[in-house]
Amino acid sequence: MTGTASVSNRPSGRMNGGRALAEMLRLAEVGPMFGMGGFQLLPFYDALAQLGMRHFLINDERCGAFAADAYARVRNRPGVCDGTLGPGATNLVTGLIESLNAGVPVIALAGDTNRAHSWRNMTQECRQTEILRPAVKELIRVEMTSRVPELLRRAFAVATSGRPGPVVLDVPEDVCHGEHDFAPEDFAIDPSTLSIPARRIRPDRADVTRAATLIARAKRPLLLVGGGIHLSAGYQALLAFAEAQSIPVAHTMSGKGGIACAHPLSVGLFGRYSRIANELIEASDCLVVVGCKLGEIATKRYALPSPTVPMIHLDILAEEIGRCRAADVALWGDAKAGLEDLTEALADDARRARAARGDYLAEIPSRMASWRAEAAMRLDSAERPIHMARLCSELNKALSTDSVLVADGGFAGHWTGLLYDTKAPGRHFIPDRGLASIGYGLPGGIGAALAAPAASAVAITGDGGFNMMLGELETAKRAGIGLTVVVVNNAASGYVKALQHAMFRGRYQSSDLVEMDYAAIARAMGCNGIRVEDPDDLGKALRSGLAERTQPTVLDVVVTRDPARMLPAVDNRTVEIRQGDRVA
Ligand SMILES: Cc1ncc(C[n+]2csc(CCOP(=O)(O)OP(=O)(O)O)c2C)c(N)n1
Ligand SMILES: [Mg+2]
Repeated sequence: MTGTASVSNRPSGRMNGGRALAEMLRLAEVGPMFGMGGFQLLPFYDALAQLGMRHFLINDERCGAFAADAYARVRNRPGVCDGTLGPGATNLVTGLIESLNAGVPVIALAGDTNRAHSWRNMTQECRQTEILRPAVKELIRVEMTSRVPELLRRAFAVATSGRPGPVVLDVPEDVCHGEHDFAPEDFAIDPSTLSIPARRIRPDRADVTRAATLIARAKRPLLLVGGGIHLSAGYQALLAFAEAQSIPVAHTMSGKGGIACAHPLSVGLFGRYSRIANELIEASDCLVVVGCKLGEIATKRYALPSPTVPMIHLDILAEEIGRCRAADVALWGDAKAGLEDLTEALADDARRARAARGDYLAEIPSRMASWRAEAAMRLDSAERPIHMARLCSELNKALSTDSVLVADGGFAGHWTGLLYDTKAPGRHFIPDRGLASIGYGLPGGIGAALAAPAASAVAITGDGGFNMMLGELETAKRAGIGLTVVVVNNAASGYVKALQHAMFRGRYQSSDLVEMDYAAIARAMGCNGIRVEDPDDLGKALRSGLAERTQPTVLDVVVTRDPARMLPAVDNRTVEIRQGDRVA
């Protein structure tokens, strides 16, 4: 093992399993952890206190998993969360699946029953390992106190290798409370497993050559970039390839920030919602898909791209290639490494390719300008209640290059996915598209704010998603986090209501929320609260939230209540729906 901490730095002697867990996490230099205690893991909590490690009590374990997930995305290092036996463990499930589907490295500790009494109806006992196993990349059950360091090492290796993912360490009470005489050598960790990507693998050379041939021939190639570009930190490689070959870049919601949205080669979001990217996909003669699963939203329910367009698919997970749409060339490997290889393979042809694609590239600004002109009424709308597009425009103005915007699963994510513009490459836009649960916004914002304390963190969430998570405002207040939470207040489970409007002729069922003043609620919880009803007040309110560094600010933004005007892409008064259609 290279570069491990020197033996003199390592603990040794008799200690309990909880202390061994904490000592290993200290060696791994993990960031703030999130969890809620219970008897089983208390030795671990005690060790954290003694070692002076940062751990935040959250009010729902799901939020701890969400916060750890967002922390991991910003830092590219595993986030850490924990839950106690039974309900604590089962509450982790939704958050862990988000990380699993999005490829985010997380280490989750779950307390479990004392094995001397398991299966005797112990309080809170349930078949938690069976419940958690499909929610994670690997579930590791720790059966001996002496094996805590080894198995935590394994957890880091699994979480950060290949496509990263969450790992559960299931720790029985007696293993956590039990003691063992540890030697200093027991406490070692491979530093290369502490961040992602732990190791890079290059695509097969022959496949790179075939891909290069396809790209060289193409008149209208287009890059379709997903969240894998972040997991690989392939920003420079992507930009270098796109610029060298004059290839525009479209992105999924997760792939936003592969290159800066403000870059002239960026053509924005593709899939369910799009500015100009979908039309460019339709007109393309060669698609280069990078770190993208081509799932339902990216493909508009598998309507895009046309099966006849040649497609190159680069992904770290071999079995994702060709899963939803056959690939003409499969490039199995790391996104950054694969893009570098393509750039190199095409280097001699780059000058010719750029010259040949001059007209193609010139189309991009004019198409974008027409889109902007067409969208201007919405982007600059002065209407009250506030138009979502105007809210996105104000976010574009108020947030800076290093800001991080965390977007919740409802409309908040879709509207900002379409209209929010990152100003630099990197993780400046974090939507929870792994599982698209509502409720990620606030806890994700907490994780992102702690991960990037010098940057401004903003979370945008629906009122439904915020209702789910209100308790975490107490966490943010207690932690002294200067997070700005934008609540999209439409007094509805809006996405559901909009679909009921479009598809069930306005027969609404269980999609209305009561009118709430979230700013007043925030103030009652000791936070800042600003209610915004006039769009001209948005800029000032956002700036005041961004300026507050020591406590959360809730902006309660009153947006349209008209279900015909809620969807980002379609005005559903004009949508014609056939049986079985999914319009949005
Ligand atoms: C946990 C969970 N339950 C249900 C859904 C389905 N869903 C998608 S959007 C949405 C509406 C959420 O309401 P709100 O958070 O207020 O956002 P809005 O659409 O009104 O902006 C729902 C229920 C979901 N994504 N996640
Ligand atoms: Mg709502």
